[in-house]
Amino acid sequence: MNTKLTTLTLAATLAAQSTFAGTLPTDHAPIGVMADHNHLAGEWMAGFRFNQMSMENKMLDGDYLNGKMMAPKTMKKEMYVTGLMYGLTDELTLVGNVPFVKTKMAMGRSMGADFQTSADGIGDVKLGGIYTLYQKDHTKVLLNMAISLPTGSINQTDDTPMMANQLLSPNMQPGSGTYDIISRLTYIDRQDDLAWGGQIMGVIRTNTNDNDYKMGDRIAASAWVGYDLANFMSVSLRLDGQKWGDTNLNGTPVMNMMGAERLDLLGGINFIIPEGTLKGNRFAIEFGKAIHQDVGTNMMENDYRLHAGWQLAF
Ligand SMILES: [Cu+2]
Repeated sequence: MNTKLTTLTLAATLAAQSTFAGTLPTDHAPIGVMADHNHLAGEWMAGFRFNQMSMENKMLDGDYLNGKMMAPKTMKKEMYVTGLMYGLTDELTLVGNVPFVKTKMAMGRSMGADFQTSADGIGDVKLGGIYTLYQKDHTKVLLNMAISLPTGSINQTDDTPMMANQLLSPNMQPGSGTYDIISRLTYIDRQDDLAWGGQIMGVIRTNTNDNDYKMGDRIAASAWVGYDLANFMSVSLRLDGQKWGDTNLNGTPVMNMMGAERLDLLGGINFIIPEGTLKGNRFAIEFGKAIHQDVGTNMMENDYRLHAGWQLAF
């Protein structure tokens, strides 16, 4: 056999194996899961994610005004996140994310027509690292620590029938206004065509922002399974539970932004292009709805959430 060809084949095999982010569709968790993988030293990954959360008034089918002059009917939040990952060492991957946030809220009134407010802008930039705590065969445990910088605006305004340039509520603002610490502990494993994993996540707000409020802290736990249907496509199922605290203004909970909890069931599809010039490009989508939610005295509850993304390691 041609020695040159053998060397080339060997080199190609090694190159394929060195891509730590993996070559199977299930080597990445469902796209809504962040910090689920790391990269080897010197490897880069660029990514773009689209996240959409749709909420509606829990009384929308009934008397949602409930005697009030006006109340929110629906709210939509969209995030367009550009991300970069870099393997500093085989154990430590650096991660940076820049989100662009768009929010829209439809309000209904007892007298007068419905109206809408909207905001958009750069959100809070997140910088952090993913450290491999444990790795053996296909089993891996990753620790992700990140800081969320208050780069997003908390001063967006919009015109309403009552007032021009009215300051929008905290949940409409692109930023939290605070330095937030985000930590995630992720476990991933696989056997043949089946991959599974779990992640716990926490967000802690370290200060009160310039507008004297502090968004609620948040914890979440996710568990998923993925199955490779082919070398280019996998499907996934995920349970994601979240609990968050009150948003406090001068120490008092902001109405309609109290602590709440939710359990979502999400289904997803992951694609990876296995060969050709676009080899290694990943596309994924995940869609979910709440199977349990307790929003307490808040008016708005979750309708659906959607995550979509593209990723490429190089
Ligand atoms: Cu990556």
